[in-house]
Amino acid sequence: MFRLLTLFLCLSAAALVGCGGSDNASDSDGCGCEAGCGCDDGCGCDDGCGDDDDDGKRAYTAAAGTATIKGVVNWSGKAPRRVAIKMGGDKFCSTAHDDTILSESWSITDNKLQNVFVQVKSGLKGWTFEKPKDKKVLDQTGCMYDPHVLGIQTGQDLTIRNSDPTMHNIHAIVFDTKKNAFNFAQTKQGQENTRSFRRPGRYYVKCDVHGWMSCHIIVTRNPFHDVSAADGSFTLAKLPPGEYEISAWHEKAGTKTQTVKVGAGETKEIVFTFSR
Ligand SMILES: [Cu+2]
Repeated sequence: MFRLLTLFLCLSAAALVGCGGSDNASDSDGCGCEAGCGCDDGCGCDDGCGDDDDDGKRAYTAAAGTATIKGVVNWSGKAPRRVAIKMGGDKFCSTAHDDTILSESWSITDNKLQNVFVQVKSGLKGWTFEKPKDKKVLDQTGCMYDPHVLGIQTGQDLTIRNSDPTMHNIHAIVFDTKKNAFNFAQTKQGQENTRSFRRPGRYYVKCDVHGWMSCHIIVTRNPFHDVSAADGSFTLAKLPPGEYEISAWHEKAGTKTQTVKVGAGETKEIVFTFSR
């Protein structure tokens, strides 16, 4: 109990002085980030949201997006064993599931690989993209993150929710620099907080209360990204016609890329295959 109280006080203090102090990205967050900007790189928020020279670029509208790239992520060979998660040390978590919960780091069914982040990596230089109006949601439910891999656009609001009657903390770390993006606690069931990210990149998220809880957030400059489903499928819809480098990233299996040319009104199907 004392340990839990100490952790809570530490997290509260961190939230007050650190980058995670804001409950909403539209407020100042103590790091000099402008309204609507996320504090994604520690306290080094410095220059507002603008990061590109937009001169000569076209503003993307849905009318321009008539092309589709879709496909599937295959797994070749014997599937790595999924590890059972032991949710000990927390009264709620340890009784939250009737079934055994397996780690989501490897999720392979019938040689299809789930939780692969697929995105347009290059080929969109001529376009600018508005911040999407819809919000993304990262839930904590049954002492797991849902989803395990989440894609979001720069500036887009992320609602972080605690659906559990136990305390979680959301500790997001910039993968490349290992700096804290934000770190705050959610003590109550139903609590929601909003964050956004200013810079594209990969973020690792963990709960410091429950060591098994982790997920990945990938921030992109454009809306063309998807996470492979249980059947390995993904879709990048409403693309302008063009030639694109498409990347597929998996937390254990690594990254693969391929170049695809797609015309107006056309749908191209591609396949990524990972193995050990
Ligand atoms: Cu937790």
